[in-house]
Amino acid sequence: MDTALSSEQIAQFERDGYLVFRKMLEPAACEHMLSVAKTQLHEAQQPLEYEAVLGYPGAPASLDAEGGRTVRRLRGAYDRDACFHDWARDPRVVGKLRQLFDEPVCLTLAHHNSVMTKHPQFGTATGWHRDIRYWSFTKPDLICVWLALGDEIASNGGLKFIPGSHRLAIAREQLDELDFLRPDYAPNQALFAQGKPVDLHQGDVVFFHSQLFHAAGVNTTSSVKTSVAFAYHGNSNQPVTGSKSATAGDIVISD
Ligand SMILES: O=C(O)CCC(=O)C(=O)O
Repeated sequence: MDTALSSEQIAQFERDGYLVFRKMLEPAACEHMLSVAKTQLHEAQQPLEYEAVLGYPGAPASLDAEGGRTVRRLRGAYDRDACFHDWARDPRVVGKLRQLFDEPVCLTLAHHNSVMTKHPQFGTATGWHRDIRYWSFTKPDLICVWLALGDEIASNGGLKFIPGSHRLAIAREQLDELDFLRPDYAPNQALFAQGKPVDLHQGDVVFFHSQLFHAAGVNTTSSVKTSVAFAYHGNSNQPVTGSKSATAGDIVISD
């Protein structure tokens, strides 16, 4: 299997909590996804997540305020269009996940499962957090697969990671009530200083562990930044009964 991870890549994922794959998806496939996303945004096809509703610092105050209909996520990407559905099941992705989990792979339909947009002006920054805050699973070991459909760099709100932070023990007082690392808490400054920007370009993919701290800035350019994010778990790691993760459902996508 020419897409298999080497033992060095597996060790790197275990050490750093993320792995970048350059140009995994061809430009034509990325352009097609971009045009589907643009149409769905233009038509405001639900389900959408609005910046104003999410309410991160700097977001429009309400849906009726200026910029109030700025979309952050086109939710439910798996069922939006064949191009997103097929990408979620792409053997180049699933084969690598199968190796990392060392068991059959499931796609969770809870959270991520979205086309992420970061709009100029009204798109908000995301503080340092671990994605595990979005889910309830028996083990905190999910992997997000993030596909860049265009440039993702500091000026348009590209991702930053704290390498190895998926293994850190974090004290409750380091976090705010939404489980973001508190910017006002002095001991967190040393962690922030380890944050590493990871520039991505069209077709690049980053896998990152659900316990890895990451953040992203605002988009100071004039173009929307668009990415596709799906999250996966091993078959033995099931959502907690009665949780939103269980209700949303998941799909077994490998043997
Ligand atoms: O693009 C961003 O602002 C970061 C998004 C992110 O990290 C998340 O939704 O978990």
